[in-house]
Amino acid sequence: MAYKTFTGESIKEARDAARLEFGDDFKEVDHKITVHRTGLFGLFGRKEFYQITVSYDETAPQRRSGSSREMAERVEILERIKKIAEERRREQQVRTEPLPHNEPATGKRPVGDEIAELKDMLATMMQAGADAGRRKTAHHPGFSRVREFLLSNDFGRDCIEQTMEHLESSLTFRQSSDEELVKSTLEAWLTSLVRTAVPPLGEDEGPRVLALVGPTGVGKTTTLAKIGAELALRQHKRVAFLTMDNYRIGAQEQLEKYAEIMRLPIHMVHRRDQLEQVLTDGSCDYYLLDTAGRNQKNEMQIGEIRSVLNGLPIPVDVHLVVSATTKYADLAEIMKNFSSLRYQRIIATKVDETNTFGSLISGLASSGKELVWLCMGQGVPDDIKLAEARDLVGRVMVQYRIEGALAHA
Ligand SMILES: Nc1nc2c(ncn2[C@@H]2O[C@H](COP(=O)(O)OP(=O)(O)OP(=O)(O)O)[C@@H](O)[C@H]2O)c(=O)[nH]1
Ligand SMILES: [Mg+2]
Repeated sequence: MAYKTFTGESIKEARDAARLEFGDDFKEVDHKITVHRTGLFGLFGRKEFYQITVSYDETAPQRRSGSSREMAERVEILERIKKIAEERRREQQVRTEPLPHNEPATGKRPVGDEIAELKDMLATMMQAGADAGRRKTAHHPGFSRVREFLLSNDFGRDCIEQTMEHLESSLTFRQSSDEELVKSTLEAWLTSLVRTAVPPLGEDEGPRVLALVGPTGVGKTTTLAKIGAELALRQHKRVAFLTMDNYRIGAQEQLEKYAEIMRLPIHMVHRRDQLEQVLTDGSCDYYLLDTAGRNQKNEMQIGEIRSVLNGLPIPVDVHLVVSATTKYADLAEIMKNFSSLRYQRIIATKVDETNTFGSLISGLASSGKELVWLCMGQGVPDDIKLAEARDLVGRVMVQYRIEGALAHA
């Protein structure tokens, strides 16, 4: 067994450096913070660095990352991907022409839509108020605050009712005034509603297709690039990008740019036979398939994707990509209408753009689907992480605490 130390400005950076060299074939045995002087002759003061020491088997026939030259290349590639993502972000900011598809989830909506939405919200609140009057929760002061909170955080009606029923059956009248107890019961319940799964990565079961489907502009292509970087550059898998998107101007170029920087093959597969031909060459572990954004109201558009994906010669993991900023009524419709594509899992993007997660949690609870990744920014490859129920519900509970503090102020 031999030892080696890695240093970075964060513990993550130090670990990434170790992973770049050893893949997963190392064990972290120690970590500490070291302080260095920065700037010429240390004139700019002192800075903290994180240092980890790892053990590895120096007798292993071949280290996964290959030579130090390859390692340096990978680091450089990661840096270049980040730059491309930066450029795309800037392009998006200055782009003024309307998109040919439906409005993106973050776009400005017509006033009429907003009024309709307000009406819906008002109707839901009035109905919920009437329900509350009929139910014994009206006598539980602690619970009425929970109901208001769930309503204002865009939880679905069914999810709210189930949550209130759970609180009523779990806590006595006296306990319902204990704010901390109500909070922890609520947190545990919401956590139980969110099912998560590890992605089908890192298994050596032969090649598979990982297809991302979903509405327009939710971040499918960006997320695919993030997953590609994780698989190819960090896990050293053989990866190819495939794109079926010949609808949006510039869609192919967007993925091509990422593929070029990561030095990964990319194939345009506009027809079913083209896709089958690529898959039968069997040269990759993962085929990452990008699809064109689809309007959930348009069954024909969704059907086009279905006809390509059904009955492929290798396993296909279909992931539905949704934006965390989508309101519950729309999310429920998206989840329902895309279900004909038999997606198994959900990826939630734009988690960084909202503090309201009732819609996502309710959607997961009612569909029973598993959440795999959370994307929290435009940065490729870093702004993605494996979903954890506690993390998602933790964000909701932060809001609960803030709203509680404001109510008491
Ligand atoms: N804030 C934020 N922006 C994101 C995230 N993921 C993607 N984006 C941005 O969302 C915009 C659309 O991303 P794309 O990856 O092109 O979305 P798409 O779903 O492939 O779009 P279509 O192919 O047109 O349907 C880009 O500006 C991305 O940078 C995220 O997690 N957070
Ligand atoms: Mg796209």
